[in-house]
Amino acid sequence: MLRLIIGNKVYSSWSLRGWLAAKQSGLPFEEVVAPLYDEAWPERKAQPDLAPSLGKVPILWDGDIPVWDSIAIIDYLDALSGGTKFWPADKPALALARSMAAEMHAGYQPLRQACTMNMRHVLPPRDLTPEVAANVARIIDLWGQARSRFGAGGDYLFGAFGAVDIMFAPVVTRFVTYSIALPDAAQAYVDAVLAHPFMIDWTAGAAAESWVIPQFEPAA
Ligand SMILES: N[C@@H](CCC(=O)N[C@@H](CS)C(=O)NCC(=O)O)C(=O)O
Repeated sequence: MLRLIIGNKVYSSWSLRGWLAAKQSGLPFEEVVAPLYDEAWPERKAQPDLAPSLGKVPILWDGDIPVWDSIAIIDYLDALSGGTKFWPADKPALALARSMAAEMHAGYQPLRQACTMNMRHVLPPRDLTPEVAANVARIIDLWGQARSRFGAGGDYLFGAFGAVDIMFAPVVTRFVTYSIALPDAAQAYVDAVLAHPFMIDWTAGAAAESWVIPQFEPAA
């Protein structure tokens, strides 16, 4: 049985990616939530369960085999589930999909820092720094490229829900939390992601949590 250790559903963007990947695989898995950044966190992150990732979530255990880092978890689960559920098969689509996922994994620091994930709030719109606005514009452009070139088969970036939607899901929730105005096509994509059954499930899980991490709250 697979076991996925994640952080708080309200706040943990990387956990959302790992968890969506586990759901997308269709494989049964046990979900363990390790609340982040409370008083016990330094001790908790030093436990053997989190040691391979140096105390970071998500981490997937396949028996005694650890896999950590969201992209690695996606690719491991892709292999485990037959190689058809995550990435588009068509070469040009695969090239864009891999590039977008890698760019998401490595980039957009200004957006990630200014707009930390927080599924508990929808905040009033505010001015974005030029760096954050540039991240938003780039994401809208890439979403548009994927949807217009490869999205005809469904509502997601490459038609069917897959790895790139998983990588961008926490951006979708940030756009909602920070009331970031979007062109119609990008807004339609946001709506489609939020309406996905896995996202509805995660959102309900987040709503049921009561942990508060002060540094990720709007007043901080
Ligand atoms: N590159 C990793 C990032 C994982 C990460 O930074 N996770 C955060 C939570 S969203 C974490 O575990 N932070 C706890 C800590 O650093 O103490 C991935 O893709 O999964």
